[in-house]
Amino acid sequence: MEHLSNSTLASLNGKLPVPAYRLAEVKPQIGIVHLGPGAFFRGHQAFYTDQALQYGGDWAISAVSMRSADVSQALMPQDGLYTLAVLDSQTSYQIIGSVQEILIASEQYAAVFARLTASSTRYVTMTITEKGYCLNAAGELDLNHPQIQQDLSGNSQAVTAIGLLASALAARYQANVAPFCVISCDNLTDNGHKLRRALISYAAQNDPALANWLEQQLISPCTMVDSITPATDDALRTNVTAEIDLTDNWPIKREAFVQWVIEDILPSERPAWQQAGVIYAADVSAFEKAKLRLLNAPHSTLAYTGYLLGYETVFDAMQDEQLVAQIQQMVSAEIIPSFIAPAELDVQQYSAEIFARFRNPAIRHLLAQIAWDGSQKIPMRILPAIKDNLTAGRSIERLCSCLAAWFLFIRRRASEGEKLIDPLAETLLAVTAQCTGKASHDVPLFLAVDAVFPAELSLNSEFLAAVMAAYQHVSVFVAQHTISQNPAK
Ligand code: CS2
Repeated sequence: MEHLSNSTLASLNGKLPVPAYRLAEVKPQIGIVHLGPGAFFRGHQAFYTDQALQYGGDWAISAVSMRSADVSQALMPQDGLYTLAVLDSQTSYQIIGSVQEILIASEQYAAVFARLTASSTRYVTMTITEKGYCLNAAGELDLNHPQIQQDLSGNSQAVTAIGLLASALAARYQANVAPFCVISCDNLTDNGHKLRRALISYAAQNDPALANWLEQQLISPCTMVDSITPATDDALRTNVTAEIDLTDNWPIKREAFVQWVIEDILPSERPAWQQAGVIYAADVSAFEKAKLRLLNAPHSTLAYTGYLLGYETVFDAMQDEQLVAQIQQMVSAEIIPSFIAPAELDVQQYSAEIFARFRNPAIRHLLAQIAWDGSQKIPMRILPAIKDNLTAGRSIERLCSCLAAWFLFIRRRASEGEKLIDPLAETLLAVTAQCTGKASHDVPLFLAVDAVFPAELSLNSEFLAAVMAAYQHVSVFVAQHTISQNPAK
């Protein structure tokens, strides 16, 4: 069977939506570099840019991975083209054409650097996950991070995204080329501000004048990104092959819901993202908070508790009425009261829609995938609500159940000899090795992991008591509920 590529694209025309701009004689030039070409990017930003390219402009994307060769090996033979399956009551398929090349920084450093320093590159977007920013618990660049130190020591090739972007910005500064606009599309609170501060703080280590220039000129909007994107599986590959009658090495699937809110500070020269459905807002932080607290916090709670109960996917866990009722109580009693929602958002309805999205039978979203990198996700999605509630004297007991479930999840992985996917895995596994199962013994050990829990929390006696109570309560719930669910266990 032939491959999806520039030369076979025309054969799909009329069968499903294809990027007409890729069939035109004059194709768009690259104007965007994207770091982190994972599934989320391909289902989200690359999709929006694909739609925007239909309105013209040189906004094709050069997608860069820091080390992994997977995406490049899969998509370069097909000229960056891939199929996007949108899973709803019926699945619809379309070909995305915005990604024009895929580079691997560790192997093609000069080519990546050339893209980043070209004046035609006006945007750098990124999905490098929480850990890619190398921030400390205070949200600042961690100057003691071994890879940041390695980059700061002046090696010719940066190994971190922050080091890479900062050195490209330094080269632009030297060459008198304006900085590119950087857009973080990761689930971090205040993502744009944190990225901007991280880059400036990195630059300040070597060159105060560069830091000053960035302070004046670097544009780094905050964003809120949303679309549930489960990992590609064989069923998707089979369906896509049947649909397009061509081989696609790496199709992507996502739910129909998709949202991208960008702080309205972009340079006027920009892709037609607005026509493609992007929302520009003066203040994105309220949207970010709403999404992190109402979608990602329940997602993580579902992932850890659901995993402990033996469920495999979000959909499976959502069939458990008792579990869902607990999470719903956490949302209504402790999450909704914890923040001020954007004026235009009806939070009750927004939250109900999110729960309905979790119940989508067409989405097979593995709990284990959401459970990854807990040490990076918990500080963004759970701890801020706990801090806000403690300050205001509101209850935190249900939010603490998510922390307890995370601790018990880590212990379960360790006892089953399963790999823990987390940049702090070593530290967390060392904690589990000392655990006895007794809340007053185990919980202080976990809370002492200061890369996750800042002193203001770990030293707070109300917080400590609430997490210990939750640890006890979740252990009992899991033991009893698993048995009643499945007597064979
Ligand atoms: C999930 C998110 O994997 C996870 O941690 O909570 O990826 C979630 O699916 C997206 O943020 C939805 O926009």
